[in-house]
Amino acid sequence: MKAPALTGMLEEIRWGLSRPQKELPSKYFYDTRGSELFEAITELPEYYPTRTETSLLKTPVAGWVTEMAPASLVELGAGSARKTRILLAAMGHGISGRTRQPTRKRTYAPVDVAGDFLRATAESLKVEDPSLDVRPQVRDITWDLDFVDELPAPILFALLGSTIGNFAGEAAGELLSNVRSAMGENDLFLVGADLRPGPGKSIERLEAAYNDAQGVTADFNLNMLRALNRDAGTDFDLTAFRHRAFYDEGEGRIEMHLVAEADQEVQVPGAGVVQIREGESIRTELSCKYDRSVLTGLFEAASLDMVKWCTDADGLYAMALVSPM
Ligand code: SAH
Ligand code: AVI
Repeated sequence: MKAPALTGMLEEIRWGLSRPQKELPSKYFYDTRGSELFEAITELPEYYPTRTETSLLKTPVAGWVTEMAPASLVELGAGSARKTRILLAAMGHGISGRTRQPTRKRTYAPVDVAGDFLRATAESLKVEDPSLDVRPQVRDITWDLDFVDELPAPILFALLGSTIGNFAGEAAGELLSNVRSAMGENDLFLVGADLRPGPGKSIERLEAAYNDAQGVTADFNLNMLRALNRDAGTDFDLTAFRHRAFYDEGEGRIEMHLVAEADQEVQVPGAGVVQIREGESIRTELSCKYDRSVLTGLFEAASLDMVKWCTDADGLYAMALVSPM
C-alpha cells in the first residue's frame, strides 16, 4: 500500500512544480499537525465560515435532516467532525424522552485522507455515542465511493466547511459527479459553501479570514512543506518562504501561495533539483467562493437538483441540499 501512495504523491509534486505557476495539491496540508492547525483556524476571530456554518446547521439544516431521516451519514473530508454532531443528533430524532437515547440506529462513515486524525475522530465519536455505527474510510474523496453500497439507506452525503471550494474548475464538477454516482434515488447531499463578497460581506473581511493576525494560517500554509519533506523526501527550506493569500475577484476565489524569499534549489526525488527564483511562488490552495447561480450550475452539470438553500443574514455562507435529478 505504501509504495503506490508515495509514487502518486511524488508524481503530483513533480507535475505541480513543473507548471509555469508552480502548485502543490492542498490535500497535503492535512497531516496530523496540519489537521490540528486547521482546527485552530476554525476558532480564529477572522475565520467566519465555521461559526456561520455551525449556526446554519442548527437552524434550519437540522430540521431538513430530521425530515429526511437518513439511516447513514457519509461525510467527505470529515476532519474533526465537530459540527457533524449536529447532523447526527438530528438523525437520531425522535429521541426517546426518558433516556435521551436516539431511537433509530445510525451509521456514520467519515471519509478523509488524514488517516490518524480520522481514526481519532472516529474513536471519540464511538465513546460519545456507543449506539452509533462508525465506519471511517481513509481515502481520497475523488476516488470511487463504492464502500457506500454496504451502508443502510437512505444515505445523507455531506461536504461541509466549504471544502468544495478547494476543488477548482473541472475538479469541482468531477467531485460532485463522483458523489452523484454513489447516490441512490432516495439519498440526499448536503453542501456548505463560502459565498462571494456582497452587500454584507466585504473583500477585506474575506481576505482577513486567510491572513489572520496570529499567523495561524501562515503556519498552516508552511506546514505543507514540512509534511512533504517528511513524507515525500523533498528538502524545502521552511524559513525561505512566506505566506501570501489574496482574493481574485475575476475568478471569485482566494489563492494561497508560498513566496520564495531567495533563490531556492529543492530536491524532489525522481525529478532532481527544482529551481525556484526569489519572488516566485508556489500556489498551495484555491478556495473558490460561490453564489447561488454558480452553485446551481455546478449541481445541474452533475445531474443534481437543489431542493433546499439557506444563507445567514449577512450573506457570508450558504448551505444547499441537493437530490439526484
Ligand atoms: N469538514 C471539516 C474539515 C474541513 S478541512 C470542517 O468542515 O471543518 C478539509 C478536510 O478535507 C480535511 O480534513 C482534509 O484532510 C480533507 N481533505 C482534503 N482534500 C481531501 C481529499 N482529496 N480526499 C479526502 N479528504 C480530503
Ligand atoms: C478546508 N477549506 C475549505 C479551508 C478554506 O477556507 O479553503 C482551508 C483553509 N485554508 C486556509 N484557511 C482555511
